[in-house]
Amino acid sequence: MNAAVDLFKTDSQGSRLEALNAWVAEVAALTQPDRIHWCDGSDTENAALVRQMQADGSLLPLNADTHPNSWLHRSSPSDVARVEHLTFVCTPQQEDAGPNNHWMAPAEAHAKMDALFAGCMRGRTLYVVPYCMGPIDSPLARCGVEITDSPYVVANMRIMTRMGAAALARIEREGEAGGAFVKGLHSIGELDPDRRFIMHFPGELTIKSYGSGYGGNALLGKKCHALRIASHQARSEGWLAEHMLIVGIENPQGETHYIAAAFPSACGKTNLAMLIPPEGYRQAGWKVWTIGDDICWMRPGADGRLYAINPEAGFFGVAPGTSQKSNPNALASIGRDTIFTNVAVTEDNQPWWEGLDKRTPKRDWQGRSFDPVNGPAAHPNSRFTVSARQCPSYSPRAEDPQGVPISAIVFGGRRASLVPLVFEARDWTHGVLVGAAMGSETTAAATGAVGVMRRDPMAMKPFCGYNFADYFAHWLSFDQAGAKLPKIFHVNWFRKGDDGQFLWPGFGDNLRVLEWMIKRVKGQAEAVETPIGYLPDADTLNLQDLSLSDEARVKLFWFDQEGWRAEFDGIGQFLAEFGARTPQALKDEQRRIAALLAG
Ligand code: OXD
Ligand code: MN
Repeated sequence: MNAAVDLFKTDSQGSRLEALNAWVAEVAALTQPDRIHWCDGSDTENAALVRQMQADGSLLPLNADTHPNSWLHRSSPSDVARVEHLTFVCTPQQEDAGPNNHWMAPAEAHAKMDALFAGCMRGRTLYVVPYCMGPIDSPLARCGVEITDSPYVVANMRIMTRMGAAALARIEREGEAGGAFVKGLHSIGELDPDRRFIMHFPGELTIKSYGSGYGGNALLGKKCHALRIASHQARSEGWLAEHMLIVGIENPQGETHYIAAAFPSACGKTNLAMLIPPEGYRQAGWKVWTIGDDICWMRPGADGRLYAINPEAGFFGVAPGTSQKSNPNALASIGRDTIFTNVAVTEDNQPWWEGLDKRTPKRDWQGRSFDPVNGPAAHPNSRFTVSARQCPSYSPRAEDPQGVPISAIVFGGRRASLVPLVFEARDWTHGVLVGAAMGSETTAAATGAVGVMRRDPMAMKPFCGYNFADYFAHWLSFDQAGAKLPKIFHVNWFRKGDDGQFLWPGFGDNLRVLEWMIKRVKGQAEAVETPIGYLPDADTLNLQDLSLSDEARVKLFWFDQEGWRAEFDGIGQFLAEFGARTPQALKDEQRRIAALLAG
C-alpha cells in the first residue's frame, strides 16, 4: 500500500493494483478525509451504512409493514435534478466537445475542481467504490471506481451497479493486463449551487463532480460514465452508448424481439420497459420482458446484428405518475428494499407522490406538513432506487454477457402537435436523421424551464460526451457491408387534441405500436409511404377494444405536409449549427426530404 494512504485511517489493504492505490492516495492527500473505506458491496457493509445514515438523519425509515427495508432521503431543496448548465466536457480542443456541450480547457477545469476538492473531506469518510457497468463477466461491460464522501451515493451505487469485490477483482485483472478503469471523484462539498460543477475529461477517462448529491450528478456510473465517458469510448472502439431502454416483446408463438428506445428524461422509458400488455394481448399470450430502463450499450456481433446490454443493475425511476395503472411492475418492484428520494409521506409513513392514488399525504418532500399552496407534495423529479432483480418482468437475458440482439430502434419525444403516433425510417441513414432531428418538450429531470421544445438528438443532448456532428457520423458508420441493422422508428405518445388532452392512451396500449413495428421487421405489415417515412393507417394497427375519438383516429395517423415543411426547415437550421463537421450524408438526407415536402 502506498505510504500516503497510510497517513489516513484506512480499513483495508487497498488494491493489488498500484495505479488504483496511487490514485486513492493522491485524492486522499488533496481532500484530507478522516477515514478511508474500500467498499466490498456486502450486506454487512450496507447495513452499517444504513445504520449510520439513519443515525445522522439522512435516511428516514418508511413504514416497515408496507415497505420493508425502505428509506426516505430528503435532499437539500436546491439539489433535486441534473444541472446541465454546470456540466462540462473538457477536451483539449473545444470543437471536439461541440456546440452541444459546455466546454472548459482541461487544465483550467482540473485547477478549478482541485481547488474545490482541497480539504473538502475533513471530518468525513472517503469511500472507494469499485463498480462494473454491465454483467460482471460481459465483454461489453466496462469498469470504474468512484471516490465519494457520500454514504447515500455508496448505497445507491450498490443498487444501480455491480459494486464491490467482484468489480474490484475485474478492475485488477484488467489493470494488470494494461487496461484502464474510469476514475470518478465526487464530493457533496457544501451542497452549494454556487460551488457545483460536473466535469468530464473523456480523454483521461476521468470525472470530477462537486457540490451535488443528486443521482445524475453524483452516481457517477450512470450519466457521467455510462453515457458521457462511454459515448467517447464507444466511438473509438466501434460501439454505441445510448440513452435507451431495452425491452423484449414475446409474441404468442414464443418468439422474442428486443427493442431499444430513446426518449428524453422523464418521458416514460421506465413505463415502456415494464409495460403490461392490454387484456386481449395477455390472453393471446403476449409477454413483455424488461432488460433496462435508461441506458443501452450496443455493439455489432459476428452475425452483423447489434447486441445490447443494460450497463445498470437497478432503476433510478421518476416516482410521480407511477401508479397501478401506469406501471404496476414498477410498483411491485418498489414494495421493499428501496431508497426513495424527495417523495412525500402519508399519515402512516408510506411513500407517496402525485398520481399514485387518492390519499392525501401528511408531509411533503421537504418534510413540511402538506399544504397545496407550497406546490406538489412530492418533488416532480422525486425518485426511487431499486434493484432490477425486484422487477417482476426482469428478463433472465438481462444477465446474458453477450447481450440481446436488437430488432428495432425507436426514437421519441414529447410533441403536442405535428408528429404522428409512429412512423418508420426508410433506411439507416434516414433513421439517423430521424434520431438527430428528435425534438421534445423539457421536463423536471433537469433544472430550468419545463415544457420548452428543444432538439434532443437521440435523447442524448445532455449526455453525448463529444461533438454531435461526430456522433452522427459515428452512427452512420454502422451501415457497412454485412451489417444486419435494426429498423428505425419514431413514436409520439404525447400528441394532444384540440381540448389539450392526450389523443393516445399510452402505457400498456403502446404495445399495439410495438406489435406493428415487429410485423414491419418481419415484413408482415402494410404501411403508407410519405416523405417523412412509412406510416400505418388506423386500420393497420390493432386498435381493438380501444375507444379512440374521431379526432384521434385522424390526427395520430396524419401526415401534415405543411407542418412538416416548417419542421424540416428547423431541422436544416439545427444541422447547420454543427457547421462543416455535420456529415454530408445527413445534410443530403435532410435536403432530399425537404425537396419532397416542397413538391
Ligand atoms: C435520468 C435522467 O435520471 O435522464 O435517467 O435524468
Ligand atoms: Mn435518463
